[in-house]
Amino acid sequence: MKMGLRLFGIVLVLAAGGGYAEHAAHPDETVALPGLAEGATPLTVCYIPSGKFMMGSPLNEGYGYQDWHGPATFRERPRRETTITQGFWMGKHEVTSEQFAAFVKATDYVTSAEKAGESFSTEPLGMQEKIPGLTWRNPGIEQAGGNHPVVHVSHDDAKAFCGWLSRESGDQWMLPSEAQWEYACRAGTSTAFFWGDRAEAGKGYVNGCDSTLKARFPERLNHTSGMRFYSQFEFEDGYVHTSPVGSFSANGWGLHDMIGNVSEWCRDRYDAAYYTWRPAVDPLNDNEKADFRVVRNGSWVSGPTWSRAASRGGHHPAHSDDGIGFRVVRVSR
Ligand SMILES: [Ca+2]
Ligand SMILES: [Ca+2]
Repeated sequence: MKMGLRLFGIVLVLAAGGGYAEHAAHPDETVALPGLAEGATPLTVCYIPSGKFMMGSPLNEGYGYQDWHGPATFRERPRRETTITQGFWMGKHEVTSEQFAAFVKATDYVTSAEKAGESFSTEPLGMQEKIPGLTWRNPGIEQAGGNHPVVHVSHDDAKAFCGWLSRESGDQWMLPSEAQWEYACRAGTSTAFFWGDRAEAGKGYVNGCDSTLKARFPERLNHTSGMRFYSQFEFEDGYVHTSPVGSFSANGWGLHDMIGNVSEWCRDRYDAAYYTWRPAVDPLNDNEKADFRVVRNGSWVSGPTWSRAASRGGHHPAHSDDGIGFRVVRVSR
């Protein structure tokens, strides 16, 4: 039995070896951000190798919870082998408030929430509610210091940040496709979370809906009421709201907060049925009939169901709230 397990371990290592070796051959790189405040968390990117992975969730995954779209997992199926043909560089962290501030300072950019004069909050009801005056500068949640992920930014705002970075650097920057996002989140794993299948084993890897949040808002964690709290992590992560980026352990490819902290905008148009017809190689949904854009994974307000590597949803490109941010991708040179 012991020998069998050992052999199985060797096979796993060999199967994942190519990707890890290619990743390891490219040290993390710090990218100059003009106007970034002194002492601020720099923009650092990790190399994500080309390769294949199983995109989506198997039938036995998903905890059986429902959400406002129906069963939480129907839009992640069928699970299918997917190929990413080009390696790329991805933000090691979610973009921070200080990094976003450098962009705004250079461009006088006005965000969707600033134009609208309001943004969505999950406080105090556990349901999303529009609150006047909420912006990335005034997030309405605890975000002491500038190294928390920027929130109250729309898909349009995230795209504008990427455009500025491309102009400044001469490289091509964009939001990840959702296939790139899930591939990078999994980092060679095929379990529900990059740390395995058990949500409880995620302590130290994730800032999600945990006992810290439960202690602050005990009335919101009743599974039979409220919109968003269908599950919770049964441990304490120490944060009610967002945590400074990189506070929790990275996945196998060096990326922090791929699970939790803030949900992340992706480049694709959102179609709940996309997995029934998407291509197997470099999928990207650019069907203009779909208004919404993809948002991947959970945030500080999410339990295990939304925090699985396969979980996916969508929002209008001008939508913003206190749980969605983004990270950037640089096309490989
Ligand atoms: Ca938390
Ligand atoms: Ca995240």
